[in-house]
Amino acid sequence: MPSVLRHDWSRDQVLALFALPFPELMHRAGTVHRENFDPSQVQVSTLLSIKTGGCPEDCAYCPQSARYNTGVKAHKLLSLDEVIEKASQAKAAGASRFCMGAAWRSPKDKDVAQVAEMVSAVKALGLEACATLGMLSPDQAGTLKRAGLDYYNHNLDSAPDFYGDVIKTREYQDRLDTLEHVRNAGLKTCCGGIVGMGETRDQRAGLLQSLANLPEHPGSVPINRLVQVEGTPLHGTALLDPFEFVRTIAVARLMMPKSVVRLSAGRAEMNEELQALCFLAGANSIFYGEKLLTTGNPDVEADQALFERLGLVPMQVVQESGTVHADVLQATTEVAANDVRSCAA
Ligand code: SAM
Ligand code: DTB
Ligand code: SF4
Repeated sequence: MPSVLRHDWSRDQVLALFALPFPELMHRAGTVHRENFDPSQVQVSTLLSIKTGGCPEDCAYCPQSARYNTGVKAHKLLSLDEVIEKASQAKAAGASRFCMGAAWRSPKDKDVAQVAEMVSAVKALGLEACATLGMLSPDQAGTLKRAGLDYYNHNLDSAPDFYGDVIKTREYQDRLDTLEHVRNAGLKTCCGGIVGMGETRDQRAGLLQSLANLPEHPGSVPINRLVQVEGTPLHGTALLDPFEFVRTIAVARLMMPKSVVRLSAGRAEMNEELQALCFLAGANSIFYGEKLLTTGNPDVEADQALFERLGLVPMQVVQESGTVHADVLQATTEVAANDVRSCAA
């Protein structure tokens, strides 16, 4: 039966999904996953921090805020050549999407012009391009679209009723406005949030409710588990029960059946069994490569081995309909991993 895309979720309806017995929730999520995707295929994105640290915002989770003493060294925008080199390595290692992140509240027009050149260069390598640069004006979104950008990542990050506990320097509505500008420019959205920030289950449900009730379900939904960085206000937050994290993935899969759900930040702190449960719950994307923006991610070799043990293959390109083509074989990525090892040597 085709999945119905709903945009009218109430908080209680989401909570009712969270409250299902774990086996029943996993069964339903796995069924919906199979109806919409090949569950052996996992979309593979590589992240690069193109402008690091020194951010004026106060996001309580973020090591790149200039307000917290986290040891992250600020770095100006990378050069076009540096980005091309990293994107080429990511492609050789088997990534299909390259995501460029910048620690800006909102970029200046001259920044967007420079990022637009990077986007065109990434596209010329045959990769999907994603960028996350903070709040965008409608014109800036248009500039990125014309440069060939496929996805813009801008997270809601939390439920509206928890947001003020985490960020005070911009409003929830600012985020919704940027997402609107991005959609109006014809870009696909990548939009998710962070769990494990000390929110209640009700507030986790509220994050998913806000994501699914957007005018269009995001093409990609990154579910980040808080990476606790010393110096940030959220360092020392009580750890989220791993099964509650898996439930969050499963409920996201049920509510946004055609979206790619990314098991995003926090994988370096997860064991392989937990990651496997997340794939069973309907996660079908990861960040791939040793680093996220400033924090660690599993080694390429470890991810290669995990894919092989679980019989997972990288998804090539996500089609508009939500169906996928995967013709990248494990062998390709194994050869590519060797390339990366020889580059690093
Ligand atoms: N500055 C831009 C912005 O905030 O929109 C783009 C970069 S920002 C680092 C992108 C996303 O990274 C945030 O929205 C948040 O979801 C995620 N993030 C940042 N720090 C994190 C952490 N410690 N753990 C998990 N996710 C984190
Ligand atoms: C997203 O949702 N997670 C990524 C990406 N979008 C830009 C970022 C994770 C950052 C984790 C902390 C760090 O490495 O600095
Ligand atoms: Fe700045 Fe983005 Fe980090 Fe917030 S999440 S402090 S806006 S880099």
